[in-house]
Amino acid sequence: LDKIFTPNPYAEKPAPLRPRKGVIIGVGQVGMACAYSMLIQDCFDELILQDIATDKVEGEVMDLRHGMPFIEPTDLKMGTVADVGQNADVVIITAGAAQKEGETRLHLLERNVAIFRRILEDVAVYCPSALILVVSNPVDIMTYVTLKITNFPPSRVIGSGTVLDSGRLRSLLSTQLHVDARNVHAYIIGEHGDSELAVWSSANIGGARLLEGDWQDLSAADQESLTEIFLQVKNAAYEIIKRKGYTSYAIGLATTDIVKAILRSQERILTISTLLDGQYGLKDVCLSIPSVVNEKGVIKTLNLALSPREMEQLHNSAKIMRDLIDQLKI
Ligand code: 6V0
Repeated sequence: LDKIFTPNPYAEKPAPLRPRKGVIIGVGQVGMACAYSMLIQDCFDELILQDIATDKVEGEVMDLRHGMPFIEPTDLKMGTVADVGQNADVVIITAGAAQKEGETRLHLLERNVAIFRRILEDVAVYCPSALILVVSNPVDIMTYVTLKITNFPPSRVIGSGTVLDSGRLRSLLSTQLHVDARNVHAYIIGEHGDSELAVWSSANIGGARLLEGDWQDLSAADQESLTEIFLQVKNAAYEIIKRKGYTSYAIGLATTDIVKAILRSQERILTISTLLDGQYGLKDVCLSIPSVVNEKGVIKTLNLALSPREMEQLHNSAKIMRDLIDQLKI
């Protein structure tokens, strides 16, 4: 044993690893699902939780800290980007106002823009090189608002977009077709919401295209079943909210997946929401399209050969987003 453990006097000291620092702003249902998932998946060395509800955030930090002996250590704190959160690598925003009874979508949106303005002015000053990951809804609009307020390069402002929806689609197809979800390649693109679309034209199972009949069990992949699966994806949030009042775990896991792609520079292809600049003939709007994500943020976007119908649906999604942006004072 002595021989095995004799230290090598000539060994070079490893370079110190740079601590990975994150801030989650908004610790409601979604923020806490993100925090829990990021902690147990060892994403950050230092994680700060920020919320205007100070008692709530204090309670959450106390609760999570008691779990530290059971996971990889993370220095978990409550605070703000202006104090303990300075120079974070990733800032995740899940803060939002709850919809009041009878309130229009536009009015709620205006209140969220006001909340974002306050938050982002600090982020821009104290975390000038951070990647901002927007989760608050309507996520495509809030991602655009974030870009406008911070003036950050578009590669560093990412919306969680349809990462969750694409995950739901792959999981449902996996069950329907009896094949591991990791071998199901299918995307939901466009708005994270009612106008999103499934890109059936390029959907494939391990290379076998669904619509071309390459997949042997055609009866399982007929048009009716696919439409039913898409509707389940699109309406998933409504169905969950109807039963438990909010959605949290899956979006927490999806957001963690994006954070890991960033911190571990995985170059993953994810349907995040990003500023379009000519892709698919669209400009000056944030929407989800498959994009390569690494430590620098969004480094590439994919040009899928969409069918004419899919292209029309994507343009419709962009128009809906554009109309909403035009009504906002940003
Ligand atoms: P919630 O439980 O009401 O939490 C919102 C939190 O934001 C609360 O704790 C507030 O105190 C906090 N907050 C409000 N203003 C500020 C501020 N100025 N600074 C800091 N914190 C603030 O909502 P929930 O967690 O359920 O949802 C949060 C947001 O995520 C909403 O906009 C949802 O619509 C959105 N979601 C987005 C999803 C996606 O796929 N992108 C999925 C689910 C929910």
